[in-house]
Amino acid sequence: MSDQDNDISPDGESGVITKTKPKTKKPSMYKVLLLNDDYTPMEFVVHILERFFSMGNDQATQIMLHVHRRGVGVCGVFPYDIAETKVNQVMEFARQHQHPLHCTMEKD
Ligand code: TYC
Repeated sequence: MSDQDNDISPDGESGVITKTKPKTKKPSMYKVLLLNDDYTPMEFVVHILERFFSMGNDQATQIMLHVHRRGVGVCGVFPYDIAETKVNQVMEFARQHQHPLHCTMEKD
């Protein structure tokens, strides 16, 4: 059998061309959800959306009203660590102001 047939060249190196696959994966994304309650002031919720989700006043007001009417709404979609940080920031800020606002995350 020749070197050409078994893909082994005279120097002992394999002549087979292998494709090296990049080992990178797209991160799983998570929705950050805001939940309605009867006590948290609307202005406070708008402030949260502006402060932690970089929304303008109009978009923040729209999302707040959506949550107020429908019970739940998406504030944004982020990689796990960023979503977790946002949830913690919102929950801590609400706690500091003694509002029962609740925020959570779920896989997109
Ligand atoms: N329902 C609240 C009120 O009437 C407003 C509100 C909106 C609270 C969104 C929480 O995630 C929320 N004051």
